[in-house]
Amino acid sequence: RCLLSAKSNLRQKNAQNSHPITICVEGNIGSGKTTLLNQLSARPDVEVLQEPVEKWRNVKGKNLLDLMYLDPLRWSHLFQSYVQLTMVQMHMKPCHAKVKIMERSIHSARYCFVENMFRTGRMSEPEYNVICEWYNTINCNLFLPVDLIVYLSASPTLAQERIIKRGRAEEANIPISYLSELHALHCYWLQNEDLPAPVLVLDAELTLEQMTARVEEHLEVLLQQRA
Ligand code: TTP
Ligand code: MG
Repeated sequence: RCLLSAKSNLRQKNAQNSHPITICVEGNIGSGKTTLLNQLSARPDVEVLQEPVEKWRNVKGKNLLDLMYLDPLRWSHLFQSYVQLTMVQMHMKPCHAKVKIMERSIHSARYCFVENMFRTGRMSEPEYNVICEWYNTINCNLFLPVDLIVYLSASPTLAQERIIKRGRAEEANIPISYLSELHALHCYWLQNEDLPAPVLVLDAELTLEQMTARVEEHLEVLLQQRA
């Protein structure tokens, strides 16, 4: 038993040193995650994985994001189970750059969106329990490393302005109350002691250059730790 656990510790250690430095960019809908990711993708040592929204909008011709907003009672569970699947695919996607930067993670999908849908009655208790059991099983059995969480803190009003400006058709009727609920859950989740990585909080009112500089400062430290 001891030998087995020593072996698995060694495997874990090797995996920890060999995986790319992984940064997840988090923040409310419309907080500016994609914009920051695009900016960071200019670095030669970075590979950026955009959130798979386009996949959610077209699953063999069906727009699951649209179905979820149109009839959450019917579709939120199916939608979130697909989000969870595509998030695992992103976490596990091989990356040959030194740094992997992702939009969101399996964790904010679970602790912000799924949690909100359950608490507000958009998802039933049995549906919630199944999705959480999947989440726990995935996290206990797969190595999905995260080294830094970058949180773009935007007020619900700012997020709403940006959503309107961007004009994704499915999001046309998102009320400010939904953004406030999500904002509160992001704050609550990120204060949790059991986070996968340390959190860098960036005020979403900062300029893009200021945000990029703050992320790069932290990235340099992470790179030096690996050197
Ligand atoms: P976000 O993941 O917040 O991405 P975004 O592109 O809107 O953010 P940014 O402007 O900062 O780049 O949300 C994408 C859409 O998917 C949005 O309508 C919310 C929805 N969504 C869920 O309903 N459940 C989820 O678990 C996730 C991750 C997103
Ligand atoms: Mg985006």
